[in-house]
Amino acid sequence: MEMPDLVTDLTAPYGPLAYFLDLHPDLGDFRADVITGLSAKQKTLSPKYFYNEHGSKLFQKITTLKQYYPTLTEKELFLANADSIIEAIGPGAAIFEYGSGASEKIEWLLNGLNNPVAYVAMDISKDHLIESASAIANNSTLPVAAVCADFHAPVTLPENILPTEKHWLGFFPGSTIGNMAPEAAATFLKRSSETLGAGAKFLLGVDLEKDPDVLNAAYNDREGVTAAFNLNLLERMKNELGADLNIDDFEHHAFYCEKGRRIEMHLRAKRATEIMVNEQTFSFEEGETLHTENSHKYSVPRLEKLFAQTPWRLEKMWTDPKGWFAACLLSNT
Ligand code: AVJ
Repeated sequence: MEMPDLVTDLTAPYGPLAYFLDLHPDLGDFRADVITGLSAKQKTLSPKYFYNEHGSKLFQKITTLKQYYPTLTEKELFLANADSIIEAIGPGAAIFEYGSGASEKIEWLLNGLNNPVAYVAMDISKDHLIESASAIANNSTLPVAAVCADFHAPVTLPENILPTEKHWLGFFPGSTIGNMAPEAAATFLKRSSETLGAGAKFLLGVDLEKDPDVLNAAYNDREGVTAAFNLNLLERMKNELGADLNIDDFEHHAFYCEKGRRIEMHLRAKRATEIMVNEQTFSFEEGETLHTENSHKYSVPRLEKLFAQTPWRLEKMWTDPKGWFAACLLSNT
């Protein structure tokens, strides 16, 4: 298939896609962020750096682990309530998926929705996005488009290329919203309402508060895949930045913080050690940590409080029998 290789902003059509919009997302500067993060009092690094090729494979493996309940629980929740969710969404929706990745979670919606008019996939990783969206376009009669963007930045969609929708449907599964602090989640939701316009709906997957033992087990799996996923950040520092460090001096440390209602992941120094990068030395005392991720868990009242800070209104919510995960349908009318 022929693809134009010089893309500036909007190209329509683009191979099998109705359009490709490149918003040139900030991919982050790993070196600069490592140095800034290691210079802070509580050493810290953004979870976006987990997802290089190896890290994405490890994450994929995490989602198949029995102890990591969110992926399967959400899938079962969507499928068990598909008829009722689809009816609540209504006909004529154009789907906009945030962080579409391999576009694996969209099939039941694409096939089940009543007269959908289009599917637009958004992701930060350009090549992967074009590949997955093109595969869907080639297997569907629906017009498909792709937007390369970061969901922390505002997105304005092009007009008059896709067939006119009755309303947009934002789709953000996987509880990825949990990586954001509640204030940032509210900002994200406000922005999504602006992107999708009046009359839009939004289907959001959110991980709920539950027995801390279940949460702790999900982020400390027996096979050590989550540990490898976390320690991969140190491999990346060695391989990509030429950092001088001893991986064996660090261990995976993940725990549920009751006060913050979140899982925190850290890399903890087993003994006093150092990371040398760019001729700068960053020392760790024994037990000191590099904070690598937060994964916020919500209760229904706290979700309602979150939505109340945004233009969205909670139209309907579905949970699994154990009450572990929620599918929220929001509406901005
Ligand atoms: C992709 C952000 C939803 O927070 O559960 C899985 C990432 N980290 N195991 C999550 C993750 C450790 C995941 N999210």
